[in-house]
Amino acid sequence: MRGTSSFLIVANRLPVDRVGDKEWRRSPGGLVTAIAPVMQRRDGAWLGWTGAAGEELKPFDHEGMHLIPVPLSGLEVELYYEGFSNATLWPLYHDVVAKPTYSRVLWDAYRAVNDRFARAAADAAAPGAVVWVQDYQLQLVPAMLRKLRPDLKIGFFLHIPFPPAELFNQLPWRNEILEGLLGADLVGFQRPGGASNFVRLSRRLLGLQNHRNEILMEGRTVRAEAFPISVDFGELDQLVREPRVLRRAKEIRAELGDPEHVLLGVDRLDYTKGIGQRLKAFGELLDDGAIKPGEAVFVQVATPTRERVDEYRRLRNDIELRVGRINGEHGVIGRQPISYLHQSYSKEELAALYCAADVMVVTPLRDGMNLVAKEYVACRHDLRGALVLSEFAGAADELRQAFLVNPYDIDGLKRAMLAAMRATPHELARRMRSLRRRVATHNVDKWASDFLTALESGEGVAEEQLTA
Ligand code: GDG
Repeated sequence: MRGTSSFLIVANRLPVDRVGDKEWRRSPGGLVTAIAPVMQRRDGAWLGWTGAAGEELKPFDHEGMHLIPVPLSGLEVELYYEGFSNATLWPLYHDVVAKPTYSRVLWDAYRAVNDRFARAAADAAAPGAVVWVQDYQLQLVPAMLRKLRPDLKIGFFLHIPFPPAELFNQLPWRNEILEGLLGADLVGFQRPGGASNFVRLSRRLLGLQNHRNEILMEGRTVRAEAFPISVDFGELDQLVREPRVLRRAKEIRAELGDPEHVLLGVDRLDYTKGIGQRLKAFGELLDDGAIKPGEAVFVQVATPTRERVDEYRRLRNDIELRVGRINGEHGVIGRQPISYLHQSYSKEELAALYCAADVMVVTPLRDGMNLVAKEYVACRHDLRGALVLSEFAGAADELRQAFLVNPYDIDGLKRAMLAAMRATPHELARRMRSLRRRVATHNVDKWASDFLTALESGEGVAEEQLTA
């Protein structure tokens, strides 16, 4: 049995998925890639749920990472995870694009599970350790943990948007959530707007003083700041130079009938992603005759997610109805304008899809960042390919050379999709070069090291400098 750790990640999920009965595989995604080396360097540990309800496992090691499972019962998965996290906070923090559920039973479960995570972290942390808490499922952990272990350096990063007062104020437990986050020394957001919403709410709801982005809380300062997350640019850039990935990209185009334009969407099947809007726009382009039959194919990968939450079941029905209608009206035997895939793919297959796509269509109604947009850019060293990107994705702050759209404006979306299809190779290369420069220099390693440097070097401002 090993002792405590000087560096801890606390997240809803452990960074591994089960394969078969006994084996584990590292989960895909930049967060793990960025953090794994830091964990190895610092003898760190990662606390989280295994993904299986009712499972109680001892801590174990996987690929140089020390993993500490936090158990959840079946009822807790329903109330804390599917309930308060994904039926209350998720829609509330995403502009209320779906109606949030406010229920005291869900809140009680959220609090109880956060308390369990905080206790597990308090037990696992060495004196003076750095603890980095991740995301909306665990917003109460920073304060709970500080109470148990005032010696720790606590950071928190929110991967989704942090809403303005007009929306946040709906939450019956708004003060408790703010107080929970304020237990951290540093609270990170995707966009500067999230940080300023947080500072403003702390002032208005809790009456706290601040100096710019530093809030005075019980004699400590809490910093709120934006750290836009990114992807592992180098890894993707390498991967798409592999001959087998290029071969697969060619094969995909051939399987689609070698149309002039391949458009692509890759999302979890989530109502925040604007999948319906982009399919509507594509369908209308076919109706209008702006796209000729056989000229373009839209590939939509819609990865299964949160399938037991009602709103997600309804969304799946809506999307599948829309796909069916468009394919029914515009397809011919053996060829359909939308290739809809409700499945998960390997990282390599996704990379091949990115290479095969002329136009990547990313149209969330609200999104913390959106890594798919950055992954597409990282995969296009050929400087071909166009990115259509919603201005409501955090990524739009950085990816200014994309074809930026308001996804609620279907005519605007149609115009942008057409412009992306019709752009000259010269214009595409100019845009892509600038997009790539940004993602290459602001990759996921920079995100993790910027956050940790800010957390560890954080110095509060003197009290007399604070303004109300
Ligand atoms: C949250 C925030 C923020 C998708 N399908 C497959 C697959 N994916 C991968 C993508 C991408 C990731 O999942 C999705 O990341 P996004 O950023 O697009 O969206 P969320 O899942 O909503 O993530 C978001 C993010 O956290 C990080 O802070 O950017 O705003 O909502 O990496 O490639 N990966 C594989 N197979 C699939 O079928 N292997």
